[in-house]
Amino acid sequence: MTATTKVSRPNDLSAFWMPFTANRQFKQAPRMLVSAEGMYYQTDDNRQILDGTAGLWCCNAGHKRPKIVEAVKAQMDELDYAPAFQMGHPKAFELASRLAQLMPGDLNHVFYTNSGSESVETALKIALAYHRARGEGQRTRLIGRERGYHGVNFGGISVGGIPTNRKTFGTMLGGVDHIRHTHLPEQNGMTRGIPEHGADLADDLERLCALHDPSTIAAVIVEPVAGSTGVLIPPKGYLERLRNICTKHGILLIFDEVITGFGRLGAPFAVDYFGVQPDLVTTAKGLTNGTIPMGAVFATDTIHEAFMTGPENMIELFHGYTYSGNPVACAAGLATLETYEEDGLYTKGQELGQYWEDAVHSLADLPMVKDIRNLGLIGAIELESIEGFPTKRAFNAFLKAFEKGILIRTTGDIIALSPPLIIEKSHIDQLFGTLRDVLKEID
Ligand code: PXG
Repeated sequence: MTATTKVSRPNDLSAFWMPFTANRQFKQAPRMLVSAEGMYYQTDDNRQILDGTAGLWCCNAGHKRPKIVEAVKAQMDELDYAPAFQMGHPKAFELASRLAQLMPGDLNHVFYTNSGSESVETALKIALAYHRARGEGQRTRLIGRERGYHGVNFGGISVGGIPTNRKTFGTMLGGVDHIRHTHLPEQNGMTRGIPEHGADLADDLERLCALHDPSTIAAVIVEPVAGSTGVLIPPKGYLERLRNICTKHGILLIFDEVITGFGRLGAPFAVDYFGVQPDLVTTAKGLTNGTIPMGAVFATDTIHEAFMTGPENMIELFHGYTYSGNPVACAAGLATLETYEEDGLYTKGQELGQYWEDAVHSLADLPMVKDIRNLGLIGAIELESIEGFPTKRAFNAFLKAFEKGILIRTTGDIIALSPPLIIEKSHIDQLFGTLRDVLKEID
């Protein structure tokens, strides 16, 4: 077999230990994607699958975008790799400048990683080192939120609040605590957009400040909109309140924008959308439209300046990855930003928001639908669980949907939708028309 042979039906599936997958179940009936373009994947049995999830919340401009494809090819020809430490290449600087321009406020400094998980570890480490650099090294506690998802590395699962992602992995980081999640189904059930009730849940941070003393707390990390847990939209005024409490106590606020970044809400970032300014922002996924692994952490001028002291020959932050600012990833990132701008994708969530919201909530009449949530181009349909078999109903919906030509994501018994931002009304009709049929047909 030559390197370019297209493998569409491998004979042996045993060697690849698949991530976040029921391996044995999958390998009995594999679901193989072999190509993609625009809004559609193609399967190995030549079926077109409408992408309702932008891959895994990452292909915001859809698939096989010519500009990105060309940029990656050209970069491979020009400069494949450059050492990330003590050496530079032009595109890493160019991309960082463009990202800093895109991000509002004084979040003007960009640290490159290769994934959302690494962005989270990086932001947590910067927060700790920042306080130490300013002579507040006693601020070592990190606060997350119940039901939060911050990737799968040790810092991320420690501040994260997804029980299954934590329970088999030991004691994790010490000195971590969690504020309450924001899900209030009784008060906010079936809300369209931002829920009315629950801003006071931010005050739970005051409880932890009283318990630990705020002078021991380095940072609070939250997803502005919680994604992986099944889409929880922040209650009206909640993020502002969290910001105020952090400011009051000198605690850094980190927004994990791995899924909300790059247009998902109808603005470039959740920072724009909510008008709340954090101290650090983590991103990945949409940064390169999912094509080449890359993440970026944004830090404010104040944080960056705190490190730029001492002798100039000293490394200011002992942190980084072999592939931080990889040239091919940077080329993909630059072409991605251009594609988003050219296609007007940062505001697509506003333009289509109402149509999308109406479509998501059109499923409310189906008997097994328990709750529906939406914001920007995100939708979630929470199903009643089959008694004794949690997750089974949503997973059955996922399988049936794939059979009928749409790709959806499920977590627990929640269906999460996050299509490429190039989606059109006809695709929305197809997505929800098919999903309605699916939900009528499954048990
Ligand atoms: N933070 C947040 C908020 C995320 O959503 C990560 C960090 C980790 O990113 P990496 O690149 O290390 O996977 C994520 C990832 C889903 C789903 O369907 C969500 C993610 C990944 C895969 C699936 O909800 N989020």
